[in-house]
Amino acid sequence: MTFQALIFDVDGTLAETEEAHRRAFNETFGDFGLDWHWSRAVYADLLKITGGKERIRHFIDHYRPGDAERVRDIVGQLHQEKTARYVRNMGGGGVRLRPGVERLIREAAAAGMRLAIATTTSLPNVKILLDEALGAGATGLFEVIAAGDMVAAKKPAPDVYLLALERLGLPADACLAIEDSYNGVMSARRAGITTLATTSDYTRLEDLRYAFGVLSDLGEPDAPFLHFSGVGAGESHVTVDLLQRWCRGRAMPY
Ligand code: XBP
Ligand code: MG
Repeated sequence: MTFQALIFDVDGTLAETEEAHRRAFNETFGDFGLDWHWSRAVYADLLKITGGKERIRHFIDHYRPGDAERVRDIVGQLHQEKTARYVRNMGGGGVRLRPGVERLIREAAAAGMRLAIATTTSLPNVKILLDEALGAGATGLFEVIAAGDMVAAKKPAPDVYLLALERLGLPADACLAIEDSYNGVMSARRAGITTLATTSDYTRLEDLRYAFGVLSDLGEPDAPFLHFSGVGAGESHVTVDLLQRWCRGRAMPY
C-alpha cells in the first residue's frame, strides 16, 4: 500500500529540543525557590517518562520524596511556567531543524501528501518551534496536530497516534510515522503505524528495533545519513519516493 500521510514526532525528531526543555525546567525550579537541578545524566533517566508534569511527579517520587507534601499540589503551576519559559526562550531565535526535516516536509507538502504531528509535548511548544524554524504560520502545513494533554495516556501508549489517525480519517496502514525514541516508536507501533526512526542526542542508545529502519537523521544530498538497521542501506537522504518504495516493500506493517 502507498501511504498518504506522514506523521512527525516533535522533540528529538524535528529538532534537538530536549536541552531547551531541560533549561526551561531548571529555570522554573529556580523561580519557584526549589533547590532542584536536572543535570544531563538525571534528565536522561527522567526522559523515560514522557510529558513534563508526569516527569516532575516521577522526579519527586524517585529523587525528592521529602519534597512531596510541599510540591505535589503545584506541579500543574510549575509546568505551566515551564511551558511559558520554553516558549519565551525559543522565541529568542536560533532554532534549527534536524538535517533533512525541512526538505522532506516541503517535498511531501508539494507532492500533496498529508502532514500531521503526534507529540507528547504541549501545543504552544510545537507552535513556537514551527514558527521559529519554518516561518510564521508554519503550523498550517500540518493538517492535524495531536499534542500533550489532548490524550489521557502519553507515549508509549498509542493514544496520541490513534487521535492523529482519527483526525486524519485514515487507517494506520495509510500513514508513516517518524520518531526518535523507544517510547515514540512503541506508541506508533501500538497504533499499527509503520515507523522510521532517526536517533537523537538522548535516544541513540535506546531500543528502536520495532522501527522498520533506524537512521542517524533524514539526511541531505550532500550530508548523507548513517544507516543503522532496516531500510535505508546504501541511500543518502530520505525522500517521499524512497519512503513509498520502502513502504511497498514491507510484507506487513509489523
Ligand atoms: C517528548 C517529551 C516531552 C518534552 C516535554 O517526547 O517527553 O515531554 O520533553 O514537554 P516525544 P512538556 O518526543 O516522544 O513526544 O513539558 O510540554 O510535556
Ligand atoms: Mg521524540
